[in-house]
Amino acid sequence: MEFVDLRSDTITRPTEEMRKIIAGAEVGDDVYGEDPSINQLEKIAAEIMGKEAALFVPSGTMANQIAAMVHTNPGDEIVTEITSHIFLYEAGGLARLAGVQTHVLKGERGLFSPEDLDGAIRGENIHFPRTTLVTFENTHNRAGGRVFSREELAPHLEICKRVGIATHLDGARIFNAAVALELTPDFIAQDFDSLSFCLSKGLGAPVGSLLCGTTEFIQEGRRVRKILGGGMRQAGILASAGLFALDGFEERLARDHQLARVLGGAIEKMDNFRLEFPVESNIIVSRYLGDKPILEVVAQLKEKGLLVNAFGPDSIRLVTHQDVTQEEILRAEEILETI
Ligand code: TLP
Repeated sequence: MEFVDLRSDTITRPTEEMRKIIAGAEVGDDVYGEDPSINQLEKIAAEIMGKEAALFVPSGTMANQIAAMVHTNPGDEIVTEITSHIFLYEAGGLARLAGVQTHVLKGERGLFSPEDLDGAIRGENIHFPRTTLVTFENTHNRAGGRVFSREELAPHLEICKRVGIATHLDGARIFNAAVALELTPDFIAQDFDSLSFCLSKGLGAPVGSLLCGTTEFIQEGRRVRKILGGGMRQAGILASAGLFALDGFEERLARDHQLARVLGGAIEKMDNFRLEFPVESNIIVSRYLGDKPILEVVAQLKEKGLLVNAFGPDSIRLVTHQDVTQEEILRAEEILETI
């Protein structure tokens, strides 16, 4: 059966054009710093994000974990939102790899209040762990692809600056945020000490993420990447796909957002589903209002040709991406209607 696959924007396959670029990529041993494609990608990534330097890593998870390991010391405390990817979906890496404890704050659609953040930061006291890092996510996956404007995050970042705590942005989908806000990514990135972004989501590359920050931070990040087993060799074949994926992202992501709005609009009119959040980018989180267990709903949708992910006890997530067509979105609507 031909499936309409809306499980994630990570499922896209390289286009024929991208495969040609990969086949012709110039490569070298990146552990010696000799892979021209990786060097170029890191240079361009840093430029796009308005940071001094960047590091190519295999995944968004590794980028976030390296950031945590560089910004903190074991025994420190990280503050993050309770539904953030770094807390929910990174297999406890913060505890296991960075050796930190996590102070999670409950947020309203993915963002805690500045007051709660202020209250969470530890003062100087022999009994307390040191708060050394606060992380944010834009767009916010679990909050239905929510887009945060620079103004919304400004009070939080101001507090961190005032007390001298590092800030990291999980910008796995920062390009979606940029397109939604009609801004360039560096505008969103500028207030953070570091950020990660993914090539393998809406941008459509097969593998890879970038960690960006100061030269010193990235130098240390390179060492930590080695510790984690992420020192890759002729990975320019991957970096070349990343460079290609960065080209002309605006139009492609705007189309993904448009498809998500169409599907979101249709879901809003259905009896059995309700949007959990307004659709702001390419992610739709929808509550199922019927009485079947959610995994049964997901299985039924699959039987009818629609792949989605369960997202909590009574919700599903649908994500638009470059491999889904307008016709497939209509088919997805029809299939959802039958549940
Ligand atoms: N998210 C995946 C799953 O892990 C949930 C997805 O399908 O959305 N930050 C954010 C905000 C993410 O959504 C993800 C991936 C990551 C980091 C991790 O990236 P990878 O998968 O490259 O390790």
